[in-house]
Amino acid sequence: MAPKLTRIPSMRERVEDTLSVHRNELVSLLSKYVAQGKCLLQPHHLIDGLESVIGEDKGKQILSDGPFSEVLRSAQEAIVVPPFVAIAVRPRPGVWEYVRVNVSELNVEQLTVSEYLHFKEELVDGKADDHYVLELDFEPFNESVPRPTRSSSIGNGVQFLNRHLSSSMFRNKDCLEPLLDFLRVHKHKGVVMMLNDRIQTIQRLQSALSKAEDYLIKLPADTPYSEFEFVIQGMGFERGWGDTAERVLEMMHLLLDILQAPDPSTLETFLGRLPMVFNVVILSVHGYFGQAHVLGLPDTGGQIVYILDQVRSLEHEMLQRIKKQGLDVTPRILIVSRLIPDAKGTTCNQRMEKVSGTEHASILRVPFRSEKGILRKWISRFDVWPYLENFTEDAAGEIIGELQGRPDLIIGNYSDGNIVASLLSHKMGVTQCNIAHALEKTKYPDSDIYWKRFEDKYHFSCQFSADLMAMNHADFIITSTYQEIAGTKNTVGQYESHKAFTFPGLYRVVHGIDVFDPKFNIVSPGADMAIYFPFSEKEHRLTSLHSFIEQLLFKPEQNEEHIGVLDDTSKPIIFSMARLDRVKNITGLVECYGKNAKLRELANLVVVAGYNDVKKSNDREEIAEIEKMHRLIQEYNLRGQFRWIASQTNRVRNGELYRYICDKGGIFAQPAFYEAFGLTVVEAMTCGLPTFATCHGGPAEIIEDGVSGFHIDPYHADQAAEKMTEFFVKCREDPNYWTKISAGGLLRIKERYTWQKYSERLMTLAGVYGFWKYVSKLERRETRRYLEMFYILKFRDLANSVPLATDEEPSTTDAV
Ligand code: UDP
Ligand code: LCN
Repeated sequence: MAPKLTRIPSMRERVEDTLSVHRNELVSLLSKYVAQGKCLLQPHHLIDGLESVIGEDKGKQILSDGPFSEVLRSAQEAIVVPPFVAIAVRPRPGVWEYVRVNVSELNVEQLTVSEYLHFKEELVDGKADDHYVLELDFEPFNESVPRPTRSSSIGNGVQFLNRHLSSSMFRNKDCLEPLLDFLRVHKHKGVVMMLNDRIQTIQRLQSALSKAEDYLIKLPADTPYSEFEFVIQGMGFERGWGDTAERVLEMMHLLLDILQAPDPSTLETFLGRLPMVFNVVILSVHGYFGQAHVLGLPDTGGQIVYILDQVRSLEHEMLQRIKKQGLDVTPRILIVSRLIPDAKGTTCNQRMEKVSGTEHASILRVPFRSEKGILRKWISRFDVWPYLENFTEDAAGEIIGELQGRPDLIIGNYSDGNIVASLLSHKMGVTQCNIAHALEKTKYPDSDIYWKRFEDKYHFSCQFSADLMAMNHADFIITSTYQEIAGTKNTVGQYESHKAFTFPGLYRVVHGIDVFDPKFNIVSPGADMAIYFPFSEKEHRLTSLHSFIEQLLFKPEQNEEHIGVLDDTSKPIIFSMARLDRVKNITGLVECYGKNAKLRELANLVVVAGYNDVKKSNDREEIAEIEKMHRLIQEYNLRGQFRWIASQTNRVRNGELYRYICDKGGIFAQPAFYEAFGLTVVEAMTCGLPTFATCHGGPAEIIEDGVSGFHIDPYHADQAAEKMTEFFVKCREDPNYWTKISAGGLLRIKERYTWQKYSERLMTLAGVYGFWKYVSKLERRETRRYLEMFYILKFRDLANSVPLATDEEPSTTDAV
């Protein structure tokens, strides 16, 4: 007999059911929440409340078997405005529901997102009856965009899109027409590629392909394109199919297969090979963007490392593809950043700078201009908003001048780069890709509802509005991990947090971004293999740097580069390296090491972070961390076991430093409270250094706990220290254990985190989404017009309300 299908109860029904079964307990629990008065409760408050009111055992029972269990377990927040308690429930990543209980009357209602947000606003504004609050809703525009429904499909956008495109081409042959048009209009700088005017219809294309196939199959495979160019031109084909008879045939077979019976992988390979990207613009606006001496400066970290490595690898991939497609085009990559006249000894005051290790990539810098003239000094990334419109206009002119035309792909980085990328791509009609590195919204709890409190320092009303616009404008978005998009079972993803929120008094977002949108793709970066390679590659090791490294680690002298000494230099080293921000929690690592006598006996601790002198920093947060570090050294009497080295900007030397730590049987520790991705984790693992990294954020995905490294929880620092201790004990007992974890890390990197894989993927995505943009241009126009209106009516005023900086006062940062 077929199993009986039962309907899944709604959230409202689950709460109602529980009310009828556990009426007493639930009333007492909800009354306890309500007794707190108007407030916003976090998940841990909800669970704590349950246990305290009902008693641990009964509470656990309700949690484990009642229908209410799922509601409470997946609650992300609750809003209490007596006599109501409204709960935002997230049964799985990307899916949200809202219920509200009237505790006096014991009735339960399901709320729409708009009703929930309206209710939430009462926390700030009291009861408001304004029915004309501006609501942003992108859902109607996306109705025609296909999207997956399973949370596990999030971040595989391109696969999904290819499946959708190929199945609609298969079902309806008319859907092949856009492909023909796309190939016919394909040009670079006025030069026609792929098809010429001889081919006007699908039938004609099919017969021309068959004819070309008959002809090419008879030629030796390696016959260069120039030898048969004129023949196939006469059949209707232009350059771009390949550089030899064999490659042209391969590409033509792909197209013949698509015309006959399209399937997702053939479509992806074909679109990915189409020569579409020759000129790329990469935006990283706030600066300092340079190749040397910038990593110790505020707001400059992984984003710069990422882009420089990305550019080198991308250029290599582009050159290879251009050659293989039989074209003679020189690619260009422009990194567009801010020109900072007072550049503090960096090159950030130069207009143009060639990227080392590339032939065709440069940094193009454009100053921030306002009615006060050109801004000379650096300003924090939180204060850049009033400058971006002029910056876009000026940059557009410079880009077109440099490239002698429009770019083919624009890649934004971080909120400021992504909004500029949106404005440029809107203006030029170019495919846009966004990369966030980190979104700020989840880092600052309740920064939407209480936005006014954050406004002076952070201007989040601008930043989150810019993020929303850029996310909706982008053709595709690349993230380093899944959690960046949709979080985990229990935590909300960075993008997901833009799905629905409210800025009371400003506007309400009911459908901001949908993490199921096929524009999301996980494409993880790697580490530059020329710098970060395994310690075991003896022939490549930079042994000439060892004496410098040994001085850095062991020289007794105490100065501004290093303080602290290591008495027993034969012990393994626990190594960490990061900016000295609070969120990186380097001081947390020092503290947990200080507290664990056994760990101190087994290993030394070395950190590379910031400065050891407060006078050298103008960053409030960094200053607090420097002071804390000095306190900890005293409090735990770390002399003899701890070394604090100031930030090191020589990456080649840093690479050898990771390997030197390997030689000593050491480990890398990354203890951040939250890490969006974590390049140092990838760098350490690429060198073969066993890595213990935070379980909050990207590293939780990079490392498989116990196999390719270990997860540590900075909020349970004692356990983290214990885990490291166990590791060193185990290594003493079994010398192969260290090698096993090191090899596990290397394998993980090889499989997932390399720049080569990244660039291949990025180029393929540019092809598929470029085609998708072409196919869906009508629907996209509607979104664009909506965004335009929002930009002009709302965003500009917000941006212009941020005070312009003056060159007199010193700039300070306050970042998390
Ligand atoms: N870095 C460095 N010297 C330092 C600190 C960091 O060269 O003193 C480099 C580090 O090797 C990595 C990047 O800066 O390449 C930091 O990137 P990550 O993703 O770990 O963190 P972010 O700073 O972007 O938050
Ligand atoms: C910014 C961060 O905070 C890091 O976690 C990333 O690794 C870095 O950017 C590069 O994407």
